Order: sequence, then C-alpha cells, then structure tokens
Amino acid sequence: MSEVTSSKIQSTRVGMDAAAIKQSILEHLVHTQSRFPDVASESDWYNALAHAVRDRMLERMMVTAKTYKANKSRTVCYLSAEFLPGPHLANNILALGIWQEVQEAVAQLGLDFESLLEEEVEPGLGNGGLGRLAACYMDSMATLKIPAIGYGIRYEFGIFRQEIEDGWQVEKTDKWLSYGNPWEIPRPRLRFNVHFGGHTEQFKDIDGILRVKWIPEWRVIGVAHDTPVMGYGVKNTNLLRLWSSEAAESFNFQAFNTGDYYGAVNEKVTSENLTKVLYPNDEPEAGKRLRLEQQYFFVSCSLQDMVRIYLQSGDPLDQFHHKYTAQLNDTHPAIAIPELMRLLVDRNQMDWDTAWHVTRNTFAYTNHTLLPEALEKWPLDLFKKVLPRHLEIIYEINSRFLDEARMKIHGLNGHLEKLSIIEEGARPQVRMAHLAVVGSYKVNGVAELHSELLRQNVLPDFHALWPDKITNVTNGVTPRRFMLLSNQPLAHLLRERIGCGWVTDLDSLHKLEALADDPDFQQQWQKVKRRNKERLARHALAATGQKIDPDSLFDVQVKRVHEYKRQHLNLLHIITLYNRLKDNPGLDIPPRTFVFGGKAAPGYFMAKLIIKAINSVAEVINRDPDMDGRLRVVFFPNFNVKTAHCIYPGADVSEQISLAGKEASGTGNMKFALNGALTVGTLDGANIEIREEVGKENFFLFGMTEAEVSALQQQGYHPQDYCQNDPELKSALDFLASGYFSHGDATLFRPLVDNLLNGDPYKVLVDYRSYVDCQARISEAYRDRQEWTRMSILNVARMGKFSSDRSIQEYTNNIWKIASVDVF
Ligand code: GPU
Repeated sequence: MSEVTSSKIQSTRVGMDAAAIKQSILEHLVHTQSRFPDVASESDWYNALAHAVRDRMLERMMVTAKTYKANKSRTVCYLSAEFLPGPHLANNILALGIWQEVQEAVAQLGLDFESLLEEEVEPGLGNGGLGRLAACYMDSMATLKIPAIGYGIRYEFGIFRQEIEDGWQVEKTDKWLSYGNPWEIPRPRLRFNVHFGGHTEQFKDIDGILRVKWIPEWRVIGVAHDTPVMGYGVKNTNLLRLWSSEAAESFNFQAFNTGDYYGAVNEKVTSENLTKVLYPNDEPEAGKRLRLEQQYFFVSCSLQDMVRIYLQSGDPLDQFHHKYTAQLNDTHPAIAIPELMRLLVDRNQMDWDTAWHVTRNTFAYTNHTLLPEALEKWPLDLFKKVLPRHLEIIYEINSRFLDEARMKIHGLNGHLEKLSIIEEGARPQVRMAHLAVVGSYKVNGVAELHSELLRQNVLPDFHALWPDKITNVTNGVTPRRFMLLSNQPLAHLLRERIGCGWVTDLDSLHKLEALADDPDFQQQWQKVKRRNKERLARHALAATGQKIDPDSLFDVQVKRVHEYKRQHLNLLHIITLYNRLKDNPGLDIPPRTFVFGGKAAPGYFMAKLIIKAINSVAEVINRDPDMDGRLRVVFFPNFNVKTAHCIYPGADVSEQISLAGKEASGTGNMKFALNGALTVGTLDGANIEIREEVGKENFFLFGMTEAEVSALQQQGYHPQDYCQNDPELKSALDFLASGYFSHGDATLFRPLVDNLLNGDPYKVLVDYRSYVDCQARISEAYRDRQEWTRMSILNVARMGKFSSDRSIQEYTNNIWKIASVDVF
C-alpha cells in the first residue's frame, strides 16, 4: 500500500477555516450520524461537530506518538484511578485555535453554538479535587510538550448525578456513555490479561534457579480506550488511556474444569462488573474487595502496556526506568510497585536486586491527604485472596526494607514497627502509603504546609530515614479551562489590556497590577463580574427555580461535602445573620446570596444531613418576607466540571474554611481567586500560599493555625464551653436543633448539633467567632466597591503561581527529570 502523506489527509478532512469545518460537520452528520440536516437533532449536530473537531486532533496525536517514538523520549505515565476532564468540545476547539472558525461554521449552519456545547455529557470519572487535578496536569503536560500518558479506568458509570428531593441528596446513576462518546478511540486489539486469586508454587527453572509461579483462579481482560489530550497552541497531543474490563472466554479455570457452566457465566458477569462504577467515596476508604480489584486491574494493564511499548525499542528491561517514570496519584495505584516486580522477576526472569533498582527508580508518589482514615490499608486476608503473589512480593520488599532500615538507624525492632509495610494487630493490614514510600524515588505533598506535616506527623520515621525523599509540589489549575474557556468576559478584557500571554504564562497576569487603581479599568472589571453573576443567576434559576439577585454579594462554597471542609460553619454564620436581621430589622448589611454546591458520599450520614440542613435553612430564609432582597441561600445541585464553569466566575467571595491541617491543598480556592473572588479562609493547604501571593490585605483570614489546633487537641477540647460563652453561637445551634428550620421537627438536625456539642472533631465551634467577625469585615469591605474591585484585580494579578503549568514544570525539573519534545 502506498503511503498516504499527511498533507493529503489534511487537504480533505482537517482544514482549519470555517468553510472546511462546516463541510466536515455536514459530512459527519451524514456519514457518522446518518442524518439529513432537516431531521437532525441537537445531539446529532453535537456529534457531527465533535467528530469534525476530533478529526483535527487525531493526526496530531499520531504525529506526536511517532515523534516521541523516533526520539525515544523519556515519558511520564500518570497513574490515577480518577480523571475528571470535564466537557471536551469547547476545550479542544480552544486548544486547536479555531474558536472563531467553528463559531462561523456553526452560525452558517443556523445552529446555536452554546446549545451544542450544552449537549455534551461530561465524563465524571472522578470524585473531586484529586481527579480534577489529574486532568489539569494532563492539560499542562501536553501544553508544556512533555511526553505523557495518563492511565486510568474507563468506568461505565461515573460519579453519580446528584438530585435534591425534599432537601435531601438523591443519587442517580451517571450513564454518561448512553449516547456514545465521540472523544474516545476504542483499541479492541490492545488488550491484556489480568489475573486474580489462586495460589503460588515454587519451581526450579532450567538453570536450576528457584522461581515462583502464580496459579491464578480467574482472569479478566482489559481493553484500551484512548482519548487525545491536546496541548494549548502546540501540536503535542498526548494520550489518556483508560481500561475497560471484558470477560475472558474461559475465565474461571476451576469452574470450567468441573463443568460448572452456569457458575462460570456468573463469573463472566463479575468480570464485566469490574469497571462498572466509580467508588463515590472522596476520602475515607471503603476497604471493598472490588475496589482493590479495580486498582490492580488498571495498574496491571498499564504496566503491561508500558513494558510492551518499551520492548519495541529493543532496549534491555534493566533500563526501563530511563525510558519511564510513573507518578502514583495517591496510593490507589500503589499496587504497581509489586506488580512491576512481578513482571520483571517472574515474567522476565530478572534477579531481585536489579528488578528492585528498576522499580524504585520508576515510581514517584504523590500523597493527597492527612486524614488518617483516608490512608489506604488492605486487610491481609482480603489481599491474599485477591493477589496472593503480590502479597509474597510485598513481604519480601518489606523484609529487605526493614533490614536496610535496621542497619541505617542502628535501632531496635520497636522502632521498625512504625516503618513496616505490614501493620500487625488483630486484623493485620497492608499499609499502602508505606509501600508507596518504600517503592518510590520521591514522595511529594501538594502544598507547603501539607508536605511539612507529612514530614513531621504522618511519615516522620521515613523522613528521618531518607531526609531528601519527601518534597513539595504545590497544586495548580489550568488557566485554559478555568479562565479562558469558562470566563470569556474576563478573557476578552485581559486580551484588550494585557494581551493573551497569560494563557500559557500565567505570571504575566502581573501586568494587571498597574491597572488596579485605574477607574476606567475598574469599571470594566465590575462589568465582567456583573455579567458572570447574571450568568450564574440564570443557571441557578434553571437548576433550582430560585431567583438570585446579581446586585447582592455572591458568597460561594462549592466542593465535596465533608465535615472537615466545614460547610456547617458557613451555615452557622448564615443562621447568625438571619437571627441578627430578625432581631434588628433596621440592620444595614449588604445583601448577600449564599451559594452552595457539592456531593456527599452516599454512605456518609453526617454529610448528607448537612446538605439537608443547608436546604432547610434556605427554604425558611428564602420564604421569609423579612429577608427579601437581603439574604438568600441556594444549593446548586450536581456540582461538576460543567456547572463549575459558570459558578467560579460568578463568585464575589470564595469560602475556603477547612480546619487548619486538614485540607491537603484545595484547588477550588485557586479557581475562585483566578476569577476575581476574594477568599475567606483559614491557614490551611494552599490557602496559605495564596495569601502569601495576593497579599494579606487582600485575603480575609480567620481561625486557628495548625499549631493551635494541635495544641488545643493536646490540652483537651470542650466544645460546650465555646457554646456557653458565645450567645450568638448558642442561639444559632438552638435554632437548628429546635425544629425552626424543619417544620417543627426537633429531632432532624439533632445528630448534627449533638456532633458539634459532644466532640466537634473539626472544631467548628472554636473558629465560629473568628469566622463570623471576619464575615462582618467582608460586608464592610464590600460597601466600598472601588476598594473591593482593586482587591479583586490584585488577586487575579498575583495568582500566576497557581497555574498547573508551574506545578508540572516543578515535577519535570525536580522529580521526573524529563525534557520537552517539539512536535511539528
Ligand atoms: N483529595 Br486522598 C481528593 O479529592 N480525593 C482523595 O481521595 C484524596 C484527596 C484532594 C484533597 O482533599 C485536596 O486537598 C487536594 O487539593 C486534591 O486532592 C488534589 O491534590
């Protein structure tokens, strides 16, 4: 077959002008969707447009792969159980630089661009911050021309869709694939076996060397599905490769051998269930067997794929770590460490020491949490049932590691227990964080404070052993999606005044500082915010039926609902304002709208009760004629990437109020500030660094420091003292408990109030007074619109650090040691 040149392909299908794009859309409408224009639905047009855009990406993806291969480029594999990319269409159009052209093409076809974009169902393959961070990093790696593959799971059902019924969260299955997914390319021939269960046997190979054979009990097949990830304004188009499980023909060896056909078919169903659904728990671990199976499944497919690609180069496997580095996005993929050992030692007959050298130089581990209950541990008995060979390998890793540690610290065994990968006790467990630390060449936290607490509190013995191992890379977010795409009014204003450089060089937002006092610019800034607030108000009306007033201050808290994030602290402030206004109708405070959004894990009773409480308080306040135009509360349902696009730009105030020492970093805090909201926040996670950057006079700080939190914990905390000493706090709690917000039902919110009065694990009551007073300063500051606008401009001007480009640059320089590769 004669080689088709890329220029030939280009001339027919990938022209970048409006006419060519229009032609492509029409062709796809007919040849992909099989619809004539006069009968095509919005969804048909969306698919046709998506395919037209995709055509323009695929060649880049192929050229990128070819270039990386020819260069033998060092590649980073980002292993993550979650990716939350958000809707692809608009982002890809921007990355290709054909926004105008597509708009023109679409207009010529008599279609509405906005409603086509609305058609897209986003892939909700993540819970929150961790999955979204992975997506921001994929964007930045492509934009910075870093050869990268994202490896993960193609869940058939992503994070549930949240509906609110009678104030309660109700979970609906997210059937995101129902209408097809134009962004993925199935690779049915790219498939790997993944084995589970069974037992191991020792044998001597032909050279007389003792080896181990794993006789598994069942197997599943993983099939690749690729989604191209384009860099902004560059040709580099990396790959997000997600695995979906398929049953093998004879999957259960035992059942087939004994002729138990129906039993075997039942196993088939089980195999295909493996990638059926994302576990909707954000941080606390569920300890479910299926979850361990999911983790091993995607990790095994990914490593087998990496080895396959590597072997194409003809290089020996003992150099594997020169070609690849694999980043473990939390411990969810940490099983990769024993799996690579198994592939090298059992499958490729490498000696243990060489294999360990390769493995230990391949992986780096990012920790994302300090919450003890979120550190993954697997009971040994469960682990042994699912992965008997891996458990043996872990024992071997552990015993050699403890020998090394014993010698290095010259200490006695007691000390070593704290380091061990195995936690002894009534039900012994595998500590995945310890496995990840031992098997990685670098470990990082996601904000300065978090990394320091990792060194001091979570992993102090490892830090003593390897003082250079734990480092920090503060999180970042992509300005492409979270400014350029989602805040077009701001992007236009910036383009007029400081150009477009900020899109790939966020530090150049600094140029705005010179404009912060310019009355004309301030006015334009206010207009932008006003338009964004109107848009948010329209969406809120459509989603909730509630009218909100863009003239009021929009005070927004959107994030997963968790006690440590303290949505209930926000709620206590709202009740306090309500009580003040009721007691003193003449009180002069700027009208406020409180917007909440976020999902609760389906099994997390207290978080769901907090959602119900927010909605119940909202119902009473929004109904109270005394509050009209002064106070409003809305809960925006189903917070996801799509709704985030209109929420962040519409905020005046960003709520970042976690108890100090609990939020590893936060990334919503960055998205808000980049869109001109002012932060009310504690000294937690990346808030600290945001405040350092924007200046303390442009940040509303309240609450205890982490040191104060630990000191209070040490000395003994008695929440009721705080309640007794603060009449406003007492009154807010009494109202919540009394049934005032629950149609007289005094039992409904009792568990919430009791939890605060008897224990209050996240010290809501301690920080209440400082929070409420800080909110009063916000109200005062908001009256001076000029000063507020100035602060808002300065916030944006000084947020350059929080681009995910900066984070990725740090990973490449300090951890991965990887160079960019030009693609032409
Ligand atoms: N995070 Br662990 C999640 O979203 N899910 C998790 O399972 C774990 C952590 C978050 C942190 O809570 C947040 O502080 C951080 O900004 C984010 O990961 C990304 O690092």
